[in-house]
Amino acid sequence: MMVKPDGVQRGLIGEIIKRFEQKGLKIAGLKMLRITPELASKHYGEHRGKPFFEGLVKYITSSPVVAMVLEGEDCISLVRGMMGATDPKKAAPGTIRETFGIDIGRNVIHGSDSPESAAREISLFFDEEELCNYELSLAAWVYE
Ligand code: IDP
Ligand code: MG
Repeated sequence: MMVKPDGVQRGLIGEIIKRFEQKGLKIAGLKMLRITPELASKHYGEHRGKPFFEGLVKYITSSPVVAMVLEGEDCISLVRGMMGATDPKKAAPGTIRETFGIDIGRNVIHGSDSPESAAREISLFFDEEELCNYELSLAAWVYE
């Protein structure tokens, strides 16, 4: 998951992290960084050639982001659900993008969409030793 430049600039880092923490997900990695054009075109490689690609790279490199590795049961679909649809105008009520976004090109948050993309994106953003392996004591109060 990543708080995009607009989320950072708008003071939404804490609000967004809070939602995932309070859901009961485990934070296994967390960092702030400025995405380089090289990293942006690797991260968004699947969108190369699309009309919005250039603007997307400009947007994602425009200011720092906060990248996180989250763990939990069905974490990817859970997080994607909490984020809401790509276009904030079409996102379900109460989701992050619906609550905080207006424009599809400023949709506040990124989340991996499959185990394969999560693995790829985690390795793009984090070194192995930057990830924390620990027991989350609240797990027994989140999962039956
Ligand atoms: P996702 O972020 O919900 O997975 P993708 O289709 O993978 O959505 O698109 C990646 C990102 O590209 C979006 O989050 C958004 O920032 C940007 N994007 C997608 N479609 C458009 C568009 O039509 N105009 C401008 N930006 C777009
Ligand atoms: Mg995507």
